[in-house]
Parts: sequence; structure tokens; C-alpha cells
Amino acid sequence: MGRLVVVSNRVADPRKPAAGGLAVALRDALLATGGLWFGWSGRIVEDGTPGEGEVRVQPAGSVSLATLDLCRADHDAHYAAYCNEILWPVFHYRLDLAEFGAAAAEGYRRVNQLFARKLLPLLRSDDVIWVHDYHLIPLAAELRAAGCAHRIGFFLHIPLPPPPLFAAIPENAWLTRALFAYDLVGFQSRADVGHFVGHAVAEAGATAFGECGLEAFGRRTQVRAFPIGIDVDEFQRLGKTPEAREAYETTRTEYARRKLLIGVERLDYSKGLPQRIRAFRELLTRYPENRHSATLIQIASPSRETVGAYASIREELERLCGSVNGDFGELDWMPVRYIHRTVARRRLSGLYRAACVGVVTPLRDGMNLVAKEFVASQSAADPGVLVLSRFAGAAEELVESLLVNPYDVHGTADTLQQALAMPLAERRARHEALLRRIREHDVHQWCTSFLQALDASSTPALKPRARAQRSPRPASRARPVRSSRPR
Ligand code: GDG
Repeated sequence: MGRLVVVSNRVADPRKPAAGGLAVALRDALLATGGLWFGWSGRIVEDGTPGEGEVRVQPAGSVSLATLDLCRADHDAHYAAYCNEILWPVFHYRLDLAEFGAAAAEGYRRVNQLFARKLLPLLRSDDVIWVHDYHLIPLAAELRAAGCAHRIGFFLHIPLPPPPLFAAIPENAWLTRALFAYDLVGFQSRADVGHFVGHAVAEAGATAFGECGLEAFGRRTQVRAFPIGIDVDEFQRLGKTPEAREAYETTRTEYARRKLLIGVERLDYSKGLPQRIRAFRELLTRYPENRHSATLIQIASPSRETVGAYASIREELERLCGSVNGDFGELDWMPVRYIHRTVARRRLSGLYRAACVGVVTPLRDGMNLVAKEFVASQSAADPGVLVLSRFAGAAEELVESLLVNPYDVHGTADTLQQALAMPLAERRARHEALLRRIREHDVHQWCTSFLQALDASSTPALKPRARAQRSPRPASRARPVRSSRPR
């Protein structure tokens, strides 16, 4: 394989362990090929010109980091509006929260064009390009329109909704066509692949070829599921650090007479936090033996706080936690410990280990790495139980967890009770099977299998060069989509 070029909204120095999941995942491939990582710098130029931005390239060992500043108008239309107020809610099945608007769509396209224009001069002929996530769906189309013939893959970290929901996005035809500019499109789950294929066939008249090929708009692309994993060894090493041990010991000592349940996520409406607190209340109501004992530690790290929907979910969550504590708490027992802060990664692994139950109940999630981190952190001799939403991508793989419907508050409460009461032998058997699976499908296997599939995706354009992409609006002008309405 040639040099790996990664493009994502944000970049990180892959040598730094704190850089986070994606950086850890891509580190080996980037280092091995002397790769380039391209993305937004995180800087906003208040009075900059829309569609313009300065690129800085800096070395990070053998890897180059290229970052681009965005002006205020581009940032607000692309990231704040189209990404966070349209694609994120609709892709998480929340049409009710979407704030559709032509200006946002234009900004989204403008930033993707800017990314393409600034990336092109940095490319070498043997580069393989891997584009990440919903911020950059049209990037390959913009690159192709400028003559780029490189192999380009795309991975969507969040879910792809069923066809009728996707079709509600006014620019759905343009987005669908844009995905066909990639040689390989990867999703988190088989369900997501099914949704994309269903949409492309129904709306764009796509036809299947080979095992995972789809043909439309004069192009062929491979469409497959690549469930993302974690770095199990790295996470287990974190668990042995002094900070993790200290977090484990302190928590165990403080809650020696209690049974701990833990939830960890960004405070996002997709994560099902209010439903979880209601289920926990129901657990205390229906199974009174848990009073004075079961304690839910809920870490909800701040996220996208300027978006209205995030402020409301925070208020709702705080009200629900307050009412459970008010109604059930005792002088020496607080049922819910709600923490609206980011906890250091090393401490997290100690907290996971100290808990009897990991409560991972999103209403919708691409994969959910917390579920895998919880499993990796458990002691094999006395492991905790994972209670997992059937609507997380991880549910396709982690079938030995206790799967719940997070909308069913009573059912979730019953399952929490089952988890708290599970005999040791069953806990061990389930944990062993889960750990084996997350080891087999860890983040390195995810990265390697995607890049191998991209390398093997001999799916050249059916025509010598793909046609330039049309404007995102109006969707009805984009041919050859048969209809932009859901069927
Ligand atoms: C997107 C998709 C997909 C959380 N709170 C703290 C903290 N975290 C860390 C967790 C975990 C990560 O953030 C969250 O990952 P998830 O996968 O659970 O969810 P998203 O952030 O929504 O990620 C998701 C993922 O991309 C990867 O493709 O699985 O479906 O939505 O690693 O540990 N980390 C620290 N303190 C916190 O308070 N240090």
C-alpha cells in the first residue's frame, strides 16, 4: 500500500496516548507509511472569507499533520449547523430535532470543497485516502471533480438511518451520489449497510454486483460493515496505572457496602440518559432490596453545549437525577452520583472495574466503545455484567451481554435486577465470551481490514471520470435519482 492519507474533521498527534481512539487506531498505519493526517485545526477566524482557509503542515515523527483554519461563517454553517443540527440528529433517527436549511447545506458543501482544494496539492500519486465520518461525506466527490483518481475509502462512525429517514434530508440525493465517489464505503454494522443498500436501490436505482458491490451514477463502490473496536491491550495497561488503581481502590472502599452501576458518555441525546435514570428509579421501586445499596455513577461529559437540544437534555437529566435522590436518598446513601465533567481516561478504567454493572443504553449508537471498554476493564475472576442497548451497533457483536430496549423502562429495570443478581459462574462465562470477541475484533483488526479491503477494491469508475457533483440543492435536479421521496 502507498502512503496513507487520513482526512477527518479533527486531527491528533498519533504518538500521544491521550490523542484518543481514532488516533490509536490509525497510528500504526500512519507511522508505517509515513502518512499524512488532514483536518480542521480547531481554530476559527472570526472575520475570514467563506471558502478560504490557511493550511499548516507540521511533522509528528514520521507522520505529517496538516490542519486548516475555518472562518466563522464556514464553521457555523458546516460544523455547527449541517453536521450537528442536521446529519447528527437524522442519522440518530431524530428527525424531530433536525433544523434543515439551505444555508447550512451550502456551507457544508463549501467546506468540503475547501478541504478538497487544500488537500489536492499535498497528495502524491501512490496515496491511499481514508475519509472519516459525516462531516466529510462529499469530499471524494469534490476531489474527483477536480480530477483526483486516487483510491478513496470512507468510514461512517455513526449509524445510517433506514431509507425513509435518510430520504427526509432535503439533500439526500446529493449525499447518496457523493458516497458513490468512494471506492469503499464502510459502516459500523450490518444494519447500517442494509439501510444504505436499501436507500441506494430504491432512490438511485443502484444495482448489486459481486459480494458487496453497488453500481450507480456510472460508478462502482464496495459497501461493507467494519465494526470498530478498542485497543484491548492498551486499555488493560491503563487499568494497571497508579491512577486507575487509585480510582478502583477509592471507589471500592467508599462503596464497600453498595453495588455499583456505571454509565459513561458524552452528554448527548442519542445516549438515552433520561430513560436510563427512569429505569434506575423503576429498579428501586420494583426491587426495594436495592434501596440503600444500588448506586448509579453517571459520568456525562460536556458536549456541544451551544446546541439547544444539548442544553435541554442536560436540564432534563439533572431534574431526573435530583428527583431520584430526593425520593429515595438517605443521609448515608445517594442513589445517583451524577458527574457533568470529563474524567481522566486512566481513572475511567478503574471506575469501570469497580462496578458490578455497566449500563450502556443508547437510543441509537453507531458502535459504542464504552461497552467494549467496560468489558476490557473487568477482572476475569469476578467480572461485572454489561447491560447493553439493542440499538447500539455493538449489540450485533456483544450478544453475551444482557440486551435491552432502552425505551422500555420496566424491561430495562428487570434486566438491571437480573444483572445485579447474576451468579458468578454465569458472569464469568459471559465475560470470557465477550472479551474473546472484543480481542478478535479490536481496533487494529478494524483498521487493517478496512485498508486491505480498500486496497483490494478494484472498482474503477465505469466511465473514465466521474461527473462533477451538482449543487446540494435542489435535490430534485440531481440525476439519475428516480425519486427523492420515501417509499
Ligand atoms: C462516535 C459514535 C462510535 C466518554 N466520557 C469520557 C470519556 N469518554 C470516552 C469513552 C469512549 C469515547 O469517549 C466515547 O465513544 P463512544 O463510542 O461510546 O461514543 P461517541 O463519542 O458518540 O463516538 C460511536 C465511535 O464514534 C467510534 O467510531 O462507537 O457510536 O457515536 O472512548 O471512554 N473519556 C474520558 N473522560 C470522560 O469523561 N477520558
